[in-house]
Amino acid sequence: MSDYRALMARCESRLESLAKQAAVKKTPLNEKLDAAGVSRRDFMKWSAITASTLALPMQFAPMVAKAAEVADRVPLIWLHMAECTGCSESLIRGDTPTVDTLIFDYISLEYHETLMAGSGWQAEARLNEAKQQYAGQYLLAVEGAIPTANGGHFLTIGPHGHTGLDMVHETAENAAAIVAVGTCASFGGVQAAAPNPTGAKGVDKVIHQPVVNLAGCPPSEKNIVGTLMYFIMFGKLPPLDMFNRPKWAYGARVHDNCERRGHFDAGEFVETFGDEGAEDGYCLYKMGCKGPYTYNNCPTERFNHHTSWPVLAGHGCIGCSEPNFWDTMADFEKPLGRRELHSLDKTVDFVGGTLLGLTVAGIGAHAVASVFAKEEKESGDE
Ligand code: FSX
Ligand code: SF4
Ligand code: F3S
Repeated sequence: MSDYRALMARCESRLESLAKQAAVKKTPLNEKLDAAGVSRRDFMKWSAITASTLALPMQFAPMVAKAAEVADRVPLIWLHMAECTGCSESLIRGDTPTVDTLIFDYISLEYHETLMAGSGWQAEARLNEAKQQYAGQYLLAVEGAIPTANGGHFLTIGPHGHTGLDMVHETAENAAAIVAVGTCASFGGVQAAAPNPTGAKGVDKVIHQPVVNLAGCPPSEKNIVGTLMYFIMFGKLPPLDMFNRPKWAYGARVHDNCERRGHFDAGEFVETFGDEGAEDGYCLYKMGCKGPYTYNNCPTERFNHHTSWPVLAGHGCIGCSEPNFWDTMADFEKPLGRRELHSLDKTVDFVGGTLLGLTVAGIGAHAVASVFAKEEKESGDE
């Protein structure tokens, strides 16, 4: 625990200073949760689960709860670029609100084209106001890739026809932190697939500020809300991997936590969709599963209120949280074999080459946590 003392102190002082700021929402979070039928007990359970998802020790659970209660002090501006809006859908879709979606509703969402009531001139005015009013304080979330060819004119937004490229530049300027939501915003996504006629790029390729990449097409609600919670708690970006993805979410391969892993290790594979092996939940590697090359927490966090995830639904992982996956991971229903993907690291190369012959030791969530506990301590000492 001593490793976490600095991080805890940082969190306490951040939450204290947020609590001193005036509340933005008239209805406090506890009343909102009550009205949605979420008991205090369920909320505390959510706080404990969120702390463990963020790879923080249980002592942080009450701080997650406190952070949620002051979430309305953190202004959020959410821009839409070239995308399908699946990332927003991933967060808000559901027949009943979850604590995650309620927190998203409680945070001070200043601008979000698909969720806000205003449109046209009114929406544009709101964006400009929010940028001025909260300069230096707001969290900027960008969903979608940024077309850069033709001076960015493949994407124009609002009555003045601003390019997406200009909007990202201008809004990033005074942001406290920037989050790229989804693989499109992180790495360009399908828009950037060859031959990429619009010159689509990820956010970090068009601005100079640091960006946290929440890869996934789409990312899960847990990965989005977890990152928001981390920023509320610590006022900074979480520790990141070599592609600027938070380590707490993208620190282990899909393959390492997959429920079909036992079948992989036993050499039991689905040979064709709908065969007996498919009925028995055998491994989908031979059907093209890219779980061994993909870093994400889908098997543990799942989607749609923790209901399911691609492999549980019966299709292999298509590698949607990796850079250039449309070009490098296709054909999605054929194994990759020995092909080299990108310079991810030697492990992937090694694992790719020896997959069917060796049992590779899984990296559990706890191992991931301990890997970066040290890093947290160092950055907490800043
Ligand atoms: Fe991209 Fe998000 Fe895939 Fe879609 O908008 S990451 S196409 S799920 O929605 O940006
Ligand atoms: Fe799961 Fe795919 Fe790995 Fe098989 S190859 S264990 S289905 S992640
Ligand atoms: Fe994407 Fe694979 Fe998860 S396809 S949603 S990273 S299982």
